[in-house]
Amino acid sequence: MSKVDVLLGLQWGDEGKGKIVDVLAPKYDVVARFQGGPNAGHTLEFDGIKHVLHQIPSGIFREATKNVIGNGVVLDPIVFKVEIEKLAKYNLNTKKNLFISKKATLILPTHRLLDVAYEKAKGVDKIGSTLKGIGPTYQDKIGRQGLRVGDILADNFKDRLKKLTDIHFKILKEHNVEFNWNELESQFLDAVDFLKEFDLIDSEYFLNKELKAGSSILAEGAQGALLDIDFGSYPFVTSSNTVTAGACTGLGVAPRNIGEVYGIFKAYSTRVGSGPFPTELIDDQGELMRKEGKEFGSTTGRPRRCGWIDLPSLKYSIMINGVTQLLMMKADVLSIFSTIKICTKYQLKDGTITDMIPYEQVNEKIIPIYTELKGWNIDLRESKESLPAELNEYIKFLETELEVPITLVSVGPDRTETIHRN
Ligand code: 2SA
Ligand code: MG
Repeated sequence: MSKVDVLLGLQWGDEGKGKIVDVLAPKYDVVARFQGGPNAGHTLEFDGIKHVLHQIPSGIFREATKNVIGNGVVLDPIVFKVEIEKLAKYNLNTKKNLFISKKATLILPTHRLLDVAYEKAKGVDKIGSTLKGIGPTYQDKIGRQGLRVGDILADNFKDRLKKLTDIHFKILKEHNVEFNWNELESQFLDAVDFLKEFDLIDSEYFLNKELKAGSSILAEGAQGALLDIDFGSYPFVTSSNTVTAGACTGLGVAPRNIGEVYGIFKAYSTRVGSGPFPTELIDDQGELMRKEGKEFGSTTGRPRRCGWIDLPSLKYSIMINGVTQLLMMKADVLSIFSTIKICTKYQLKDGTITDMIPYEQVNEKIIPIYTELKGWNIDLRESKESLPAELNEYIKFLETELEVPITLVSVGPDRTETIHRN
């Protein structure tokens, strides 16, 4: 039996998963998404084209790759339709290469309205959600009242839709939200009809059959490990399990069928939305990083918070995910700095020095303790074959601390700007 390799972000998302899946995709027969939904923004760049995927797996641009949207995903049919239509110009056969789990949960227009209402009610304590309806949809899934993709094929789908939206209407009324349901409903039903034209499958059977037949499968994570509902900086997290274990529950593959775990991280840190970020730079350097790294949300356009690399949190992610290989992204962005800082430990309020994330991370004032290394100040795209000595120092330092090999270093957004180290 072959294995499912997992690729996931070790920080707060936007590590560059889209690019890596695209680089790795030729090695895999199947690419599958296992959690999240349209809150994700996976950016791919090739042949001078830049494309952002939200719900569709990043293997879609490779003709021989089958793409699966797994049961752990929350799927918005309206966003899905727009996404497929945007792909039309690439001449891809999406009907042939895309498979959607009947057990994926549907995001309704009312879920999006609820997301906005809940965030507004939270005021200054808001999560900084992407407002795509992710939280309210997972709430309904766990509350055992959600609607699933397979339900759209049932004769009584509209009755079931009414039953759930009636519940939502009551809450929305309490929040004084006004909306034109007729308009939203017809847009939704139109998108549902569009969705029916695709291959809606029992994805757990599909994937296990592929495994038995010897196919290689890549599970593509969304967001990042530090946004995991259980292990992230709760409540400033997303509503799914973004960690390796999520690939098992979100696809229906057994833990013993998991193979490599590719942990992808940026050479620095970014976070979008609220929540703790110990190494955040709220100064000119942070501004410089954001500008150089083009750090703006690919779904919402929000500016991302920027800061130095944070080893205690990376160690935590590596531990929870069982990472076997590390992939470092956006090394080129750090070329502008003459000194590179690395947070190796945290100092807590009571003076304790630790490399563990404290339980009270949201209320604790964490002071990062840094080690400094000399920067390389060289345009990496020009020194592609041999990396500068200072960057090699940086890589070696990280490998020693993290105890996992860094097998790939990305030095630019394009497919080709990638250095393999094994
Ligand atoms: P949500 O929408 O309920 O999942 O938001 C909860 C928290 O999770 C964060 N989150 C993200 N963080 C980084 N990238 C994400 N995807 C987009 C991107 C985000 C964008 O690729 O750039 O465009 O703004 C993503 N999705 C969710 C979110 O910021 C909240 O902190
Ligand atoms: Mg992203």
